[in-house]
Formats: sequence, C-alpha cells, structure tokens
Amino acid sequence: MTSSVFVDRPLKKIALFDVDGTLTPARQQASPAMLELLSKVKRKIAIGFVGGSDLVKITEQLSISGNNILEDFDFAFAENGLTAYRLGKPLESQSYIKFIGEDNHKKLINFIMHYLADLDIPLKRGTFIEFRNGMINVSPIGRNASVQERHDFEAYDKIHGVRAAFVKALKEKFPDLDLTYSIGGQISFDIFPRGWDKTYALRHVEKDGFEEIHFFGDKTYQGGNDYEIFTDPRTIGHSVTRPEDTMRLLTELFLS
Ligand code: M1P
Repeated sequence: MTSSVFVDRPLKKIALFDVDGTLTPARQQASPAMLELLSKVKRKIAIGFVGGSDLVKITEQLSISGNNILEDFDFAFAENGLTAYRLGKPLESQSYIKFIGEDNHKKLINFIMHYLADLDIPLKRGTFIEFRNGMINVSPIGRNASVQERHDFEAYDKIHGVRAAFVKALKEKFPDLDLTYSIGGQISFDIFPRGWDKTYALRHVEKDGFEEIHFFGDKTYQGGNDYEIFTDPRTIGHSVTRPEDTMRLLTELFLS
C-alpha cells in the first residue's frame, strides 16, 4: 500500500530522474519550462531525482531561482542515493571511506595520482580527484575545466579512450577491491563499492509502496551509469536523449 504521506497524489506512482542529459544539459541548469512541468507532474505523482553528482552540483543545476530542491522533489538522491532525502529530511546512509578503509583508499589514490601525472592529453586543469561521501570521482582533465573544455575533452575521449584505458588499468591493479568504475559524465569517472550504483536509491523508495516506479535516464546502455536502475525489475525504464525528450514523455505519460 502506498504510504499515506502521498495520499494527495491521484496516481500511486513515482517518477525518478537522472539529472545530466535527462533534466538538464550536462552539468548545466534546468530550464524554467522543465521545472514548471515537474511541478505539474508532482501534483499527480511523487517525483525524485537520482544523480551521480554530489548534492552541491545538483543544487546548482536544479535550483535556478533560489528554489529549494529538497522541497521541489519528494525524494532527492545525490551520489546515486548515498546522499538521500525524503520530503526534505535526510535518510540513513553509508560511506565509501568506511567501506574501503584508509589503507586501500591510500593505495588507490597513490596509483591514480601517478597515472594522472604520466597521462599525456592536450589540456590539464585542476581538481583531478574529488572525494565524496559515497564515491571518489576522477577526472583526467580536471573538474574545473570550462564548458567548452569539457565538450572538447569528451570528443577527444571518444576517439582516444582515455577514461576507458584508465579504468582498465585500475581494474588490473586492484582486482581484489570490490569496486565499480562508472563513466557517467563528460570528463570524469566515478569509483564506488559494487552495488552502490543508482539502484541503491530504490531501497529508500520501495518502502512507500508505490504501484509503479518509473525511471528516466539518458545513459541507459550497458556501461552507462543509468543502466542498472533502468534494467532493474523494480522500475519501468524510459530511455531519453535530452531534457526535451523527458518533457515530451512526462506529458504523454502523466498529464494527458
Ligand atoms: O551525473 C553524471 C556525472 O556528472 C559528473 O560527470 P562529469 O563531470 O564527468 O560530466 C560527475 O559529477 C559524475 O560524478 C557524475 O556521475
């Protein structure tokens, strides 16, 4: 049975959204039209986002006029759900560093820093490793690349497979660490314990007993960071190509 807190929604369903490429262009802000549509959808069903990024970045993208995203969305999942909120209240979580341990983490970071230093790519900026609650994020060009530099690196990486080779080297070096390496964005990849992909968020949503859990994402292909939740038997998956595609589907599914 659906939890009584969602009794005001006529349909006992929830829609979960990836952020980059689904609600917003990659690492950019959502359009006012998208936020307006989401607020209409929220009158019918529960809604939530499930992003790979941390909450600070997702807030930059979804709070375009000072709006509180923890109020706009019934469920807010950053770092695949390792940072989680339901109706504005934080939910229980786990941490990457506790899982892996300081010693293994140090070995991993030392290897990554050597690899980064030896990497010959056209541009290097800054912030090559970001330590988060549920994962670490590694970027060969560096996280403070400009928007144009991001696009250029993404195109370069499609040809040269810089990130794929990096991930291969890590898997070979650390076969015993139970980690997943996920290339979810344009310039970086995420490293987190196996199983801490976006399906992690479903444990929080399941408890409310929705009749249907819809998921919308753009990286739904095998190897993409939406693949596991998109193919999970608990969800009805929708593969989208860009935010306008998400808007079209939402209107068809829940507003017509
Ligand atoms: O949401 C997808 C990814 O977004 C960012 O990736 P990038 O900066 O490479 O475009 C990162 O926050 C990454 O962690 C996340 O998975």
